[in-house]
Amino acid sequence: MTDTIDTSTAGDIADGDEPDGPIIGTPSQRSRWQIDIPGVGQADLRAVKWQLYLSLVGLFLGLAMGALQASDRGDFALEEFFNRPVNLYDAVGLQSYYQGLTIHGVTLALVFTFTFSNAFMSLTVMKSLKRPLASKVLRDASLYLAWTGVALAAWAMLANKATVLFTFYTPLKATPAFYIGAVFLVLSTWATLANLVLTLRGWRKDGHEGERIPLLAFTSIVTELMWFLASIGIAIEVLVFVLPWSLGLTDSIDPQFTRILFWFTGHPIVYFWLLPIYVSWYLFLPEQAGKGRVASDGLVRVVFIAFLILLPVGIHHQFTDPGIPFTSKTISWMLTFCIFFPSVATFFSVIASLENAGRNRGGKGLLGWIWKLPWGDPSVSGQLLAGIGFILGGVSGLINASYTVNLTVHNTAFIVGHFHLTVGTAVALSIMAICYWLVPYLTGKKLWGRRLAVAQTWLWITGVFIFSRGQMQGGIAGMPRRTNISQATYVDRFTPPLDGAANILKNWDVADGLTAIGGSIMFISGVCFFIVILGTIYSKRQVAGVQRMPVADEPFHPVSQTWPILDRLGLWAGLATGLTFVIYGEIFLHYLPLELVPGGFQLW
Ligand code: HAS
Ligand code: CU
Repeated sequence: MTDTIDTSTAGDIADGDEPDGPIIGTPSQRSRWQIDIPGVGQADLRAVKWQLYLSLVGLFLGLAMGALQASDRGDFALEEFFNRPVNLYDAVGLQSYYQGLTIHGVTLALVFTFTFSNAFMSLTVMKSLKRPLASKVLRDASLYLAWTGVALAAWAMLANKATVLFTFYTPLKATPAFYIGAVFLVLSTWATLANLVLTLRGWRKDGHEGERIPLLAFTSIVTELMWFLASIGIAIEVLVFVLPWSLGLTDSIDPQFTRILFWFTGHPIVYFWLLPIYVSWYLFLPEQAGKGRVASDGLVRVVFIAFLILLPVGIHHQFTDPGIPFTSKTISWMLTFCIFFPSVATFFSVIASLENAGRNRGGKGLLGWIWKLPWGDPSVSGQLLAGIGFILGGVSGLINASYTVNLTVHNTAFIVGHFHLTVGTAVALSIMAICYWLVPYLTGKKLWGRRLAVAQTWLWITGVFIFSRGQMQGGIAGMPRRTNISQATYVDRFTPPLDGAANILKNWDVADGLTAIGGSIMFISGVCFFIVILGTIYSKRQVAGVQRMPVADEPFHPVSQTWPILDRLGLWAGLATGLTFVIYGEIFLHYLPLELVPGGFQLW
């Protein structure tokens, strides 16, 4: 998939113009630095860059809160060391653990991930269809909506007017600015999707009628389409129920019904975080790892379509909730087991591409290719380690999904262990690793601090393994999640203390200690990431020539061997909608009418 680049127009385009040929960089850089997407101008690139920077602002805030949470878990040790209680929340002017936890969840789960998708999916579609985004208005609208939304929600959270955690379960009530901010952020993702669809349509009209959608564009657009359908639950929740209630237009709310709407979106949202990473693992990582090829075009399409169709499994977050028929819970765990499979297929398929890459680099024997992979490239090492972390994340997902086992782990720290291996590693570490090629690509600067970047990826995986081990063990010993454990007046009285450590480490202390140590290592890793990225952005070392996106070559089983029906996006979206109606139809039929309760709470 290498493009032939016409560089002849470089140098004669004025700032702000949208040239027909490939052109990028400030005037002084133009003769030397270009990107490999025809027709993409300064303004397009700027929009992608500022979406990405917003994503990194989200990451930074989230990491800072994570450090505070780690300090809370390490409270018992800090107190021992300093001989007095230590409260870092007070020190930085936050009112409570829960205020910090809200900022942590929102900035990481919503801001970091959504705006990364806006940036990355726009770029991959432009690359794949070899043209800029169709609508400049939608492109800019998406950017401004995202920044405005984040500013509103951030103000609300920092002012402690929205300490409702990222799930904003009612009757916890936040100030309207928080919900309006969230609406803007979701609208920014919709604007991006609309633009990608228009771009695809433009590509078709431009002499590509009847052609297969290139794989990179296909996967990116299915990701966004899946999210659009998924987000309808939260859109109804906020616009019809929660926002009017927060504005004082209505005075009562149905907590359980808004929860069902939340999890309608809250499950597939995790695949909106994951699928941009799958785009990278399938189509970028093998190329970066040594010109590995994708195993099968058709398989990748089927995997993405499966994520689209198997959208309505949100009830697996509500196995313990009242008001939901048991049949729906049963269907949900069965479908959750089904949605495990596209990831298993990804596991085998991506590793096959990596093996191909390792063998291209001279790897021999059953496992010898692994050591031949370019572990010294931080973008590769980060994504490989993220994949390794995800294996455990996936397995723990299956534990959660098993109805009876879920009754043991639900609402315990075990779940926190699970999702730091999935979103906190497969996604977060991969995004950081992708930034190691993406930021140089977008800024025309050479990556600064390459070795530090490699160390950063190892630090992250080390930290998260310790952290998740702590949380999972704590969860199995009954430690609740979302709880200011250092202030809890109860402790685990059942788990026997460690031999020989009885007087020092008791109850949940081991779990807390591992969480604190792992979380602190993750924070240090995050700081290293920002040092590398800022070092790169402000570096004086510019790259020369055409910057190429590392997209993998033609799959072994090419598109010519796959069914054309796979490209019928409308059909698959229709099937997803149909299945959703059947599953949620049954729930709503049993549930309605609403059980409204007056008032609302601001607890912390
Ligand atoms: Fe989950 C709860 C089930 C995947 C995130 N999940 C959560 C929550 C979050 C979350 C945030 O059924 C908590 C929400 C809250 O606040 O309450 N989850 C699953 C299942 C999967 C799964 C079955 N989760 C994810 C992903 C997430 C995520 C992905 C974020 C991105 N999860 C649950 C359930 C709950 C839950 C229940 C509710 C629990 C409760 O009681 O509250 C599956 O999709 C997982 C499939 C994954 C695999 C792994 C494949 C491995 C691959 C790696 C390849 C390796 C490479 C490296 C490339 C089958 C693809 C190779 C390296 C070399 C060196 C060769
Ligand atoms: Cu889920």
